Amino acid sequence: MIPRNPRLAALKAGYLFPEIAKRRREYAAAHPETASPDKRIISLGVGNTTEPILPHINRGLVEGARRLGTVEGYSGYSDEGLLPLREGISRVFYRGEFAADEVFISDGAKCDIGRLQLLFGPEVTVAVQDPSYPVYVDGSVLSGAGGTWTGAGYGGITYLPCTAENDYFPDLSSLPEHSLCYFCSPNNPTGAAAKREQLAALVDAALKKGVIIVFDGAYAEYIRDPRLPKTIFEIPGAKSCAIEVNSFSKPAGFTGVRLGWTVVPKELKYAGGEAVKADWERICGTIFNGASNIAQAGGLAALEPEGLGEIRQLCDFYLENARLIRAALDSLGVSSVGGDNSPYIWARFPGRDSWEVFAEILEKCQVVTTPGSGFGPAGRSFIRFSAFGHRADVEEACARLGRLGTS
Ligand code: PL4
Repeated sequence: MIPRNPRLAALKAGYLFPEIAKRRREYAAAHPETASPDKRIISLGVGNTTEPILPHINRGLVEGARRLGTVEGYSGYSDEGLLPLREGISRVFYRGEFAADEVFISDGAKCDIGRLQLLFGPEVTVAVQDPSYPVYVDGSVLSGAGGTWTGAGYGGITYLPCTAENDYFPDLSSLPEHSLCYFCSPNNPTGAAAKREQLAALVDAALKKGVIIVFDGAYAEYIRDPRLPKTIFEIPGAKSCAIEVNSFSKPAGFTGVRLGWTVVPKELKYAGGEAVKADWERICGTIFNGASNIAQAGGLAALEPEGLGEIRQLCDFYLENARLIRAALDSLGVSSVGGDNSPYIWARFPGRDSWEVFAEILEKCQVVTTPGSGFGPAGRSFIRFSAFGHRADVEEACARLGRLGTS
């Protein structure tokens, strides 16, 4: 037999979201009454879309599938993506500033975050916002760059605390030189959307320190404040220091359809002057065979004016859920942030352990949440509420949250 990959052994625990699903199953098994409608478990945990894909975008998907059944409409592998989709993403989201060959179509942001690690290898220093989407850290550990668990985090990761004290924006003097920095805005889980001057400071620091930023814009379409940048590429200089991963999952309800993209600017170079884009083409060409052409047909429909209107409508729906959740927390005296330019609410339970609060909310309210510690050490006393849910479920969950604080 051969030994287990030690990088798998280095992972502290199971991946956050399956762990939550497991605890939900265990709770349901121990509480048969949750089978009844008034006691049913409601999830405000995983950020998984719940609403039907809206008609124009859905027609794009259906039409894409229909064309596959015709001689003239059939298509096979599309490698880095259909040209009109690559051009359309550049036009709609980046003011046409990128050539089609700088936009790589993927099967989702998470999948590309995993593959991107191959560009930098196990020796790179990794920096993350703390808290942040756990894939940045777990993926780094799997690639060998994360080091081992020290009890308070992984030794190879520089955690950049993002808290109320620093306006949820890291102290850039702690950003290591020549590191790979994952930055998500609007942030999962805090919901904080970086201001233009903050992103400009990040780009400035990256250029000075030889840092490459992996900017995750998965929630950009939830930004409602027109002053906030929706992409790192609104910041001058970013093309020389940033890659952006993005997705149709949260704006178009494509979590199950699977479609995303990554922008790798031609200006982005390694320390030795080689183009990062050439290596990304090599990696994608070798271990990825392209996104589904049906999904891409849906993506094309999403970029049309009607599709963009539907994206706005869908995000507005979830933002209204977020407003309801924040109002419910406010009425309980629980302090929270987020939800205004993002679908996540970050609620503080001072002095408490987040898994303990998770269990209390499940026990008293039959509502699943996400414990903040799953997103990094700074999340220890926080709970993330996801605004993805049917309206009636969110309303019911908000009413049940009133049971908190009562024995
Ligand atoms: C549960 C910052 C959710 N099983 O759908 P994708 O792959 O295009 O995008 C995934 C993604 C990328 N970037 C950020 C994200 O927050 C997400 C999705 N995160 C969450 O609840 O935090 C879904 C998590 C899913 C997963 O592990 O991604």
